Amino acid sequence: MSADGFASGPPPGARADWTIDQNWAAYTPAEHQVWMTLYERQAALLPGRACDAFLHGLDALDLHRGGIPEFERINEELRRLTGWSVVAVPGLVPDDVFFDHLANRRFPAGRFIRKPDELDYLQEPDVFHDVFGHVPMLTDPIFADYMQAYGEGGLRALGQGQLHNLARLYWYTVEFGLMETAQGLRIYGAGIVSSRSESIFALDDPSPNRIGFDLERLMRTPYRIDDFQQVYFVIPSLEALRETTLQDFGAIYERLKQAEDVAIDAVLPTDKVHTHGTQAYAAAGGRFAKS
Ligand code: HBI
Ligand code: FE
Repeated sequence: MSADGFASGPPPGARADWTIDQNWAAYTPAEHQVWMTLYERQAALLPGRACDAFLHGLDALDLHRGGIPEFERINEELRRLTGWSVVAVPGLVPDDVFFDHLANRRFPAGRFIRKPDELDYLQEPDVFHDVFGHVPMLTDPIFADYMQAYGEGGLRALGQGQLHNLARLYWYTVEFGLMETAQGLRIYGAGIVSSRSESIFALDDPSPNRIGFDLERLMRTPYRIDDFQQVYFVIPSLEALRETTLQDFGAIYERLKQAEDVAIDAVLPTDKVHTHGTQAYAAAGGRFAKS
């Protein structure tokens, strides 16, 4: 076992870089129907909630046609737009493998799709989370650069033993990021846009804090993997997000070694506060609590 809990190599049938064939022809009509159901729910909900880059990407890739998309088809357009592609993997892959794919503009996506009785919650990323949630943003040239830079930074952070700080950046941006626009807050995080309930909670619920993006502050903040977030970080623009990855994270990691974590529900005097949340949802016990 390696430090992140994986056996030393890829599972049987996977290539050395953990990729597998999507085997699109093997999806059943019922599996395609799960995609269509999830797609239709989110497509109806997201205009006015997701950011323009996401909505444009969703249109550009035509992710509705024929159920679960064939990676080869979406890769033609994705390569043309930003040089990214989607590759199929069996599930979670080790950190170094994950970062190496990102650094080379390949997004590793789960091949399987959730069961009809677990539309709203699952532990491992499936093809709906990975492709509907992540891939539209990869059609945006600025976000595309950010994701590659994150992969490169991930490989360096692994070498420096600082992955716990960098993983928070991924979590609070790529997965659960909000953006400020002239029309109000918008979603760009894949974990939000692929979830019906969190697409509503993240923007509308009075419970969570919504705080302006500050790299070091964010890297000091733990996150929840099993429930709605207690804090969302709001970027001023995708360009501002990309710029943060141009600085030297080595110096930041050194400072972070001296700094304490911030409590997950804290609002600091130095925060730019969009919402000072009530934290009522978390206080009521979290998942499916009546708030
Ligand atoms: N593997 N398939 C997959 N998807 C992920 O999002 C993922 C992963 N392995 C590791 C990993 N994420 C983490 O390294 C971070 O996101 C930080
Ligand atoms: Fe994800």
